[in-house]
Amino acid sequence: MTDELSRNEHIKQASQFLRGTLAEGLTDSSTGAIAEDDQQLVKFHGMYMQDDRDLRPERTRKKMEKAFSFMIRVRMPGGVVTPQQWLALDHIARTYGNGTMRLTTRQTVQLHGIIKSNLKAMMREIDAVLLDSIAACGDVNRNVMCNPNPSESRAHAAAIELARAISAHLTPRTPAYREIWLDGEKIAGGEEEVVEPIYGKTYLPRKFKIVVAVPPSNDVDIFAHDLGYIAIRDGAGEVVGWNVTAGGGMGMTHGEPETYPRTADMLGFIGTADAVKVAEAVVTVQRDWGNRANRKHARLKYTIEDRGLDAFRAEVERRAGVTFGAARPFTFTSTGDRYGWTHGDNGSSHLTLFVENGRIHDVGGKQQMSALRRIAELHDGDFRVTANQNLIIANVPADKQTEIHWIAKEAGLLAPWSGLRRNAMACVALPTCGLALAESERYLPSLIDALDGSLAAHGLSSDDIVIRMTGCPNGCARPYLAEIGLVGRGPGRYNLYLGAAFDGSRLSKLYLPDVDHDGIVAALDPIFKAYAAGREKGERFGDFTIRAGFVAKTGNGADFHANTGALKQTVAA
Ligand code: SRM
Ligand code: SF4
Repeated sequence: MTDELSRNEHIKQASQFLRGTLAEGLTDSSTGAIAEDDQQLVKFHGMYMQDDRDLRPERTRKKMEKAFSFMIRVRMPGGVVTPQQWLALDHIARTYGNGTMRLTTRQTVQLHGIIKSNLKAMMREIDAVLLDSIAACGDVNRNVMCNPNPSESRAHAAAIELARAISAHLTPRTPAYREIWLDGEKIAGGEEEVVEPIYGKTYLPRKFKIVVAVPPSNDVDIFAHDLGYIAIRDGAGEVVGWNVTAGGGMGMTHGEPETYPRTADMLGFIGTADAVKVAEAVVTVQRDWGNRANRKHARLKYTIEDRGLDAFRAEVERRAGVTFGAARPFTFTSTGDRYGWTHGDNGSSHLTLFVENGRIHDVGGKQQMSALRRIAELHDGDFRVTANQNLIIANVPADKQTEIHWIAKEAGLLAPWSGLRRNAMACVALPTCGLALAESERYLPSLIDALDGSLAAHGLSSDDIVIRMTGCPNGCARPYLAEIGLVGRGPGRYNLYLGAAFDGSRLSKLYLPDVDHDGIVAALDPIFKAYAAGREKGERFGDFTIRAGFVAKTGNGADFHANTGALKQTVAA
C-alpha cells in the first residue's frame, strides 16, 4: 500500500469545506459542464454531472460538446416525504428535468437531466418544501435508510426516529451548500473542527451508508451497508434496543479479486440512548482508519478486514464509551416489499405500489407520474419510498382508499402476478450512468418476460424469486444479494450469479461469466425445472441452487471469488 493520498483527498483538502470553484462555474455559460475538481465536490451537494450516453456518437460526429446535465439526489431519511414535497419533486422533474422521477434502492428520489443554468432555481424549489440534497452523495454519510413498514407503526416510529436522529447528527455542517445554491450569506471558513466537528476538512475516505431494519423484514438489505441497526422488540412489541452490524458493501471491479462484496458483521447489542453515539464513533474510526490512498480499498468493509473485527469493535467502544452486549436473537424472512393494502396497529391503512425499477413516467397506457400527482393532490398522509424502488402511500383514511386504489390500478401501479417481477430490481445504468458497461433498467423488464415464460412452463409463475441486475459491478441494485444476480460486463453481456439467501443474509456466487440474453435464459431454464421437481417444502430458490449442487456457497468477503463457476453445467458456456 502506498502512503500517497488519492486525488480526491487533495480536492477535498483544497475545497474550503466543499466550495471549490462551484459558485463561479455555475455562471460560466460557455459550457454545460463544471470544472473537473468541482465534479467531485458537487457530489457532496447531492449532484452528479452526467451526459446522455445515447447522444454521444451523434454529438461526437457533429463535434459538439457532450449533452451535459445533472442528476440530483434528494436526502430523505427513511424515504418519507409529504404529498407537498412529492408535488414539488414532480414539478421539478417536469420543469427542469427529463420528465421522469426515479425511486432509488436507498429510498431517495433522483431527478435526471437538469441543465446547469437551471440548477439554482431547482435547488430553491427543493429548499422551499424543506428538503435538501446535502450529503445525498459524496464521501460522507448518505441518506439514512429505514424499514418503511407502516403497519408495524410503533416499531417503525422508533426506527424512523433513530434514522432521522442519525441523519441529523451526521449531516455535514459546511455553510457552502446554502451559500452556493441558495445565495446564503458567505460565512468565513473558520477552524476545521468548528465547521465540521465530526468530519474535519477531508470528510470520510469514501461513501458511508447507514440503515435501520425492523425484523422480520430485511427490506433495507442491512448486510449490504457500512453500518446497520436491527430493532429488537420485547414481547409487547416495544423496541428495547438495537443489534448493530458493520462492514457491509457491494462494490467490486471485474478482474480485481482484491475487491469484493461483503456482508456486514455483528458488533453486538446496544440501548437506544447509545445509538447515535455509536454511529458517530463508527464514522470517526472509519474517518481515521480508512484507506485514503486507494479509493478501491477505502470502504469500511476493507478497514474491518484489515484491522480485524475485534480491534474495530474495541475502538468503537472506546470512542463511544459504550460496551456492546451479546447480540439478541432476531429473524429475517425476506428482503421484498409487502404489496397491496396493509392495516396498521394504529388503525391506519397503507398501499404499497409496484414501480418497475423505480422509474416513474407517463408513457403509453401507463400515466404513472400523473397518477401519483393526482394521489398527492388528494392525499394527506405521506409517501414512503422503499429500498426496493417501490412506493407506499401511507396513512390513508378509509374515505380515500377506494379512489386512491383505482387511480393506482388504472396506472398499472398495483403489483404484477409474476413472482419474479415482484422481486426484481435494476440499477439506472444507461443512458445516464457514466460507469455503466451494459443496459440494466431498460433491459431487465424484457428479460423477465422471457424468464416468466420459462417459469410458467415449470409451474413457478407466482413463486417469489429475487432477481436483480446492474449495468456494472458497482452493485447499485445489490445484485450479489439476489437469488439471481446479473452484472453487466459489456454491451448485452452479463455475469450470472446464483445462490444468495432470500432473507439477504448470504452473498451469491458466480455461476456463468459473460453471457448474453439467450445464454441467461438457456442457463436458468433447466435450473427452474430442477427446482420445480426437486425442492424441499418451503425451500427457496437460492438455497436450492446450493443444495442441488449448481453453485458453491459463499461465506463472506474474499470467499466471494473462491470456487466460482457452474459446479453442475446446465448449458455450454
Ligand atoms: Fe450507486 C455510483 C446509482 C445505490 C454502489 N451509483 C453510482 C452512480 C452515481 C454513478 C457514478 O458514480 O457516476 C450511479 C448514478 C446512476 C444514475 O444515472 O442515476 C449510481 N446507486 C445508484 C442508484 C440510483 C441505483 C438505483 O437504481 O436505484 C442508487 C442510489 C442510492 C441513493 O439514493 O443513495 C444507488 N450504489 C447503490 C448501492 C445500494 C445501496 O447502497 O444499498 C450500492 C452498493 C452498496 C455499496 O455502497 O457498497 C452502490 N454506486 C455504488 C458504487 C460502488 C461503491 C464501492 O464501494 O465500490 C459506485 C461507484 C463508486 O462509488 O465509485 C456507485
Ligand atoms: Fe451505474 Fe454500475 Fe451503479 Fe448501475 S451499478 S447505476 S451501471 S454505477
